Amino acid sequence: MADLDVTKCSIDPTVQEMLKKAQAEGIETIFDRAQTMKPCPIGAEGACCRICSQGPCRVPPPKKAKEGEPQKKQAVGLCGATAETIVARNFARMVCGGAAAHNDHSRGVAKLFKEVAHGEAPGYQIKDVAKLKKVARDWGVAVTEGEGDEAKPRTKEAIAQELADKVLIEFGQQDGEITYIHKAPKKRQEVWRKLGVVPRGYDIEIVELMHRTHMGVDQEYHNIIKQCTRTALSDGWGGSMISTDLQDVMFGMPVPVAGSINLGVLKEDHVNIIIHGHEPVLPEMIFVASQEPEMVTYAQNKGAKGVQLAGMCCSANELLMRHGIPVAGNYLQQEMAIITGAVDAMVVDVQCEMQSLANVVKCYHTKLITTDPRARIEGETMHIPMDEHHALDIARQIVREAIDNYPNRRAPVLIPSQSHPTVVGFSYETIQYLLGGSIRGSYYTLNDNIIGGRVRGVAGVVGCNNCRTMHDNAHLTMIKELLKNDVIVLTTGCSAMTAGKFGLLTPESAKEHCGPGLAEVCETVGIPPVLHMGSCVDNSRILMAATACVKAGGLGTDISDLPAAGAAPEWMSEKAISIGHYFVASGVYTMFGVTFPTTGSELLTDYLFKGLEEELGGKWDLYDMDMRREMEAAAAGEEH
Ligand code: BF8
Ligand code: SF4
Repeated sequence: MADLDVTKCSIDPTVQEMLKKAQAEGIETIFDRAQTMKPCPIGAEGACCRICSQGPCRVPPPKKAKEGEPQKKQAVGLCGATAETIVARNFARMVCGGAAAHNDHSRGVAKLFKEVAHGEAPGYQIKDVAKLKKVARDWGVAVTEGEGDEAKPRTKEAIAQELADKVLIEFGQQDGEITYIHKAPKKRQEVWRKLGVVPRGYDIEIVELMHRTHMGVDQEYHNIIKQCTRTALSDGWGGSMISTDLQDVMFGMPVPVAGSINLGVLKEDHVNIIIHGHEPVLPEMIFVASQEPEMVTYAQNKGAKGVQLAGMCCSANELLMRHGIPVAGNYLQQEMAIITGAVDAMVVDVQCEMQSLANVVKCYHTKLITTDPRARIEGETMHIPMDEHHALDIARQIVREAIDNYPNRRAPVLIPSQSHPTVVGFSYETIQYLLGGSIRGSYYTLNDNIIGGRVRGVAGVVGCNNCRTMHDNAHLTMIKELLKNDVIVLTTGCSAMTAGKFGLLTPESAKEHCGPGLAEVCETVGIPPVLHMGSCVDNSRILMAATACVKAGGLGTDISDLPAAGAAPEWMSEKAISIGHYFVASGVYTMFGVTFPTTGSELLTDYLFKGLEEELGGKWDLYDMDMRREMEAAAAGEEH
C-alpha cells in the first residue's frame, strides 16, 4: 500500500474519508496503485506497437540533440511502420473499443425491444407511446394504416414490431447509410457525404477498422483517421442514439425529477443495493423488485427498515433520470462504496467495473453479483445471469440475495454524511418544452439568448474520472469557469455526477455560480445552469440538442457554426475517445484533459488538433497543465 495524501487524491470529502478508512483497514485501492505503478511513457503517447509478434516496437519521438551532436532519426517499427501509422492505429483501436461497447449495448436494447414488441419479455412494456411514434417516423415506419379518412392508428405493438426489425437490420447492414445520419443538419450530412464517412452499418465500420489496423494493411494515417470518423459516427449517430431512443420508449422518456447524490445516500439501517454498470435493462426490473411490499417485509424480517437502491456509473444515471433513484457516486467511488461496509450487494452489468472490486469485497460482507454473460469477474463473485424472459424473477432473486446478506455485516460501518439534492432528467425534448412551453416549444429561445448576449455559448462537459488526476477537480473547475462566463453546460456520465455532488444541478445554484446573463435565463426558465442529460450513450441527446439549435435558426446552418464546445477533462475509457471523435466529426471543438493518446506523433496530433478542422469544422484539443493552472488560479482568486 502506498502512503497516500488523501487530500491530493480527490476533492470529494466522501472519497477522502473512505480512503482514510481503507488505509486504516489495510485495503488497497486504485489510488494506491496509481502511486506505485507509473504509466508507461511510451504507451501513454501511443508510440508502442504490439499488433504482431515481431514487436512490441517502440517509436517515441527522439530526444532533441544537444548542440553540436547529430539529431537522432525517428525510429520506425520492424516492418517499417512510422510513428504516424503506429499512433494512428492505436488511436483507431480505442475508437473501435469505444464504439463496440456502445453499439453492442445498443444491440442488446434493440433485441429486448423486439421481444417486448412481440410480448415475449414479461415485465417490460412500451411505456412511452408518443416517443415510439416519433422514433417510428424517423425510421419510416407508419403509425397509421389505411388511407385518408379511412386511416386508423396502428397498435403500438404493430409499430414496434416493424420498427424493431428495421433497427436490427442496420447492425449488419453492408451498404448505404444508417438512418439516424438523416437527423443531422443537412449541411453536416453533405460534409460527411463529400468526405465519404457516412457509416453503412453499426458492425461493419468497427470490423473494417480492426482489419485496417491489422499488421500490414492501412499505413497512411489520414486514411486510418478517416475510417475512425466513420466508426465513431456509427456510435454517436447510430448505436448510442438507438439505445437512448429505445430505452426511452421502453422505460419512459426522462422528465425533470429530483434526486440526490453521493455516498451519503446509503442508509445504515436499510439493505443497500448498488446497481453499477451501463445497461439499464436489468436495473429497471431490480427497481421494480426492490419496491414490492413483500420484498420490503422480507427485509424487515431480517432486521432492516427497508431496501435502499442506489446507482453507480451510468446505470445510475439511467435510473436517476427516469425514477429519481439516488446515485452513490461516480467511477472512482466504486471501491469506496464497498469500504463503507454498508453495501449488501453490488450488482454489475457491463463497462467501467473494476476487477479490484472482487478483491475489496473479500474484506467486507458485500456480495458482488455479475449479471451479464459478457462480463464475468474472477474471484469471490456470484453470477446471476440476466434472461429477459424472466427478468423480474431474476431481479427478485438478486434483491433477496442482498437482503439475506444484511445480517452478515461485520466491519465497522461508516457512511459519509454528504449527499446533495439534484434536479435531473433533461432529455433534449424536455429542454425544448421548458424553453418555450408546449405551444411554441423551441430551441429558438436559447438561440435568442445567445444572439442577445445573455448566454455566450453551450458546452457539453462529459466523461470519466481518471485516477491519474485529482478526482472530480478538473470537471468542477471547468464547469464553474464556464458558468461564470455565461456558458450553459450540458452534462452526462461521471461528469454529471461531479456537478451534482458539488451542488450545480439545482436551479438555485445559478445565482451563486453563473454570470449575470446565464443566471437570469436559468431563473426565468427555472432550470439548473448545468443540465444533466443522462448516461454516456445519452451524449446522443447532446447531438440532438445541437441539431435543434441549428434548426431553430439564427446561429448558422451547421453544428460547427454554433458557439458550442465539448470537453472530457478527466477521460479514461475507450468510449470517451469514440465519443470525442464523433463530437469532432459533428463539427464540435472538443477538449480532453489529463493526457492525449497520440502525442507520440506530432504530425498525427497536428492533424487531429488542426487539420481536421478544415475537413469537419471540429477539432481535438488538450486541456493541458498550463490551461488548468490558469483556470484553477482564476477559481481560487474568486474564493479569496
Ligand atoms: O459511460 S463516464 S467512467 S461510467 S466511460 Fe465509465 Fe467514463 Fe464514467 Fe459511464 Ni462513460
Ligand atoms: Fe512492429 Fe510492425 Fe509488428 Fe507493429 S506491425 S509490432 S511496428 S513489426
